[in-house]
Amino acid sequence: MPQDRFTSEIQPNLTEFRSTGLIAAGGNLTLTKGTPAQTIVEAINFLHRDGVAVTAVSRFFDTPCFPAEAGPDYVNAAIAVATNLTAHDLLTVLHGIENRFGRRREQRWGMRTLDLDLIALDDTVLPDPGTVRRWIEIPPADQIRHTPPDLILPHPRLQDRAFVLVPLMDIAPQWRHPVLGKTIATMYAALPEHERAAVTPA
Ligand code: A4P
Ligand code: MG
Repeated sequence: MPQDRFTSEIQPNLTEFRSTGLIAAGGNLTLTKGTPAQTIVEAINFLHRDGVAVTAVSRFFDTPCFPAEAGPDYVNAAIAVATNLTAHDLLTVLHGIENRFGRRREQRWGMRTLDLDLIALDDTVLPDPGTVRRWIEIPPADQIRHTPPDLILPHPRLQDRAFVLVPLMDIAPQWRHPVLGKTIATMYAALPEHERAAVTPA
């Protein structure tokens, strides 16, 4: 399994870090250097190199492309990190790693070699609870036309996505959404059964 090949030389002293971050990783395009699963493994090793301590990695999952028929199926995983970075600086690190792995932003929700979304940083809410709620409540048909100009935390689509919640169940089932008041486990249980069942271990 590709996810067995993480850099293991770093054993961070976790008391040095103030915050815990949750990251969703996904990809559905193969690079000359590797498959989406191999790209995610390498990306996780880059997190170590960028001074972010990886504390847990979920299993890797095969997930149906959303929107359906917009490209090949994805591989998705979730990562927990310990860090002293601010949320904005952590997102900058994630974008830097996406760029190293050939990410091009040509189309919203389009095919990609690597997507690293910041799902949460402890119970940080950005920019404020009302704005997060407005992003959460955008009707599904309109979501693709609205791209957040700045960082929204928690990630506004977290509660809707089986490809995010199923991996998060492996590493953070008790994390509680600071605006919705629901745990990962509760949001996972609220997904339609067929959406959960379609996410299968890779
Ligand atoms: N942005 C705002 N808040 C955040 C945040 N918390 N984390 C901004 C990451 N980015 C955030 O993101 C669009 C803009 O949102 C950026 O300017 C960023 O600064 P993006 O990564 O360029 O675009 P995206 O990934 O297409 O959008 P988004 O909203 O992250 O979409 P999703 O929900 O991640 O959908 N199907 C499967 N099976 N698996 C997948 O992983 N992913 C997507 C992308 C579509 N279909 C998929 C998957
Ligand atoms: Mg993204």
